[in-house]
Amino acid sequence: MQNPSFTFTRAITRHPSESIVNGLRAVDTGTPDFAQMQQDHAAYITTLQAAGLAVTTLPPLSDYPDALFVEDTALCLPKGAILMRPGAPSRLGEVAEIGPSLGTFYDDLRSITKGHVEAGDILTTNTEILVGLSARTDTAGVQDLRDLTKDWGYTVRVVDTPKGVLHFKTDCSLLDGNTILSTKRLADSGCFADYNVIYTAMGEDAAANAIRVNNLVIMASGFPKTAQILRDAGYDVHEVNNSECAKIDGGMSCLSLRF
Ligand code: CIR
Repeated sequence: MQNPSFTFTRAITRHPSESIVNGLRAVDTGTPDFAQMQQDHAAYITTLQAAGLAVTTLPPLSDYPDALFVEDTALCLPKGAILMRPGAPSRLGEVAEIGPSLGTFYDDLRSITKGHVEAGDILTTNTEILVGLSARTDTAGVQDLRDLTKDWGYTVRVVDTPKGVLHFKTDCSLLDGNTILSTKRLADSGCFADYNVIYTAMGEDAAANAIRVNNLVIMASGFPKTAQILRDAGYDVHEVNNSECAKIDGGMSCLSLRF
């Protein structure tokens, strides 16, 4: 059966710019190596293609160092897409840059105009849209999102993002219609009470930001215990090096819009 929350035919990505060295980060763990990042980005695109997606890759934007993290600029749903309003001032301008590309695929394109939402804080399941409040996403933005998705039949549920964690989805991913991969610190809040939860292995919280795309689960490499847990649960796991994006708090979901 087709499952709308992880069955996709297309993705949009954006090439990293050399300005990536100026990307936002909570903690400085070193400057990203641009050549390695380009190599990882190419591998990521190849993996999306292996999952069956037609990938459109947009040119780099030197004025917006974080622009390769396209996920934060839009929420793509089967009936339409919603342009976000990032809470990071340096990322606001990325939205106008993604709009025309989304417009070629969507007839119904709406925009958050109140408060702030970054789509890294949004997890869409078959039954609801979960939005984590964070330093980037506020209640006014969530209310606007609720109003904008109502006629498409969605329920929007507000949840908390653990303190000090960039985005809600930094700590969780959808694995299938009813199963979530989550860190323990996030799931302990009770936000996934109605779902099956698979926990990331101890010491591997950063493995939580994975993506289910058709029959594949794409995750960052370097988390062998979590990868094994997922394989044992029957998932077809593909790993992509993420060492450079991780230095600027980026993971697997952030690097594409999937629809
Ligand atoms: C930022 O701080 O906005 C970027 N350096 C990382 C964005 C990661 N995006 C995501 O988790 N969806």
